[in-house]
Amino acid sequence: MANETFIGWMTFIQQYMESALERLLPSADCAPHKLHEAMRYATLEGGKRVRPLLVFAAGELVGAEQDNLARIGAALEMIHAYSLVHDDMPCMDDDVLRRGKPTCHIAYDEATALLVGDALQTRAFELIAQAMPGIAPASQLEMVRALAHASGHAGMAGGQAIDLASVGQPLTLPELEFMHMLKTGALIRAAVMMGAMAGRELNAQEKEALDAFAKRIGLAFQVVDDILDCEADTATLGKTAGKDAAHDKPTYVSLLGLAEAKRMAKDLHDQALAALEGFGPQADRLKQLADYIVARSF
Ligand code: GRG
Repeated sequence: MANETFIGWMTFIQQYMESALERLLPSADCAPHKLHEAMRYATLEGGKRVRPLLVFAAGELVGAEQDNLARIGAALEMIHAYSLVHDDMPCMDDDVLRRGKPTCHIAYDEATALLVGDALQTRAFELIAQAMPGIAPASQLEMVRALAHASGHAGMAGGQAIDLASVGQPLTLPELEFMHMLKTGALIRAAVMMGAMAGRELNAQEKEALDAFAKRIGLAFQVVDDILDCEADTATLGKTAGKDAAHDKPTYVSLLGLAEAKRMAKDLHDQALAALEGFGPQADRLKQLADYIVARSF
């Protein structure tokens, strides 16, 4: 895949992931039909598949097998899809649209949406725990640990709890950073590290460098998301820059201003690329992906 253009590679992985998810999600023809159909509704045909792309790019660094990377990518995407389903529910953000279609609890019902999240989460762990050719059980165990850590109280769920508690009690910049490091950063970081666990073993210095890359890029992803939200709001609604209309939540743009938020995204991008300096051309996909994630805002 080394000579393909980045966009060609990205499209290939997105399609490869779509068929992997089709295969690894339960069939809607099997009972319980409604739950299985809703799990597929929430996961298939949508999203940029950023986390699986990171898995594949990190996998390229260590010469990992594509089928194993697809399984790891599918597990991360199922955790991500579950988080979006629950995040959209009336008890959280109460959103009616996601990826241009009705949210899961609107298309089905709240109880189904709750179960969809539960079932996607457990299916993700089942996928990682199943035998993966060429990967040592100890590495798989480490993947299970990394995914649990990134999804749970010290990761995504913890970040969501901080976010919910911040309504009406605006966060400072360090608090905002901590919240995002957990809420979105942890899973992005896990995607990079789990992709890297699927191939040749990295030494401690390489692991540290890759983790530094993953941490910066996870944060950059959120800063860029805030910039894009702010620009979309300003273009379509004329809202005050950077304020979440529903909850008046602080964002990088509301705390720093648009220009400074863009500078922060650029600095994080530079730091992420610098962390990969010790690797050879095998890190090119990760660098290109970092460019893509950050360039969305410029
Ligand atoms: C309910 C435990 C629990 C956690 C929810 C991730 C999350 C935590 C909530 C999502 C809320 C949100 C809109 C966060 C902003 C950044 C973000 C993660 C956006 C969605 O991720 P993308 O851009 O989405 O990767 P696609 O649709 O491309 O997959």
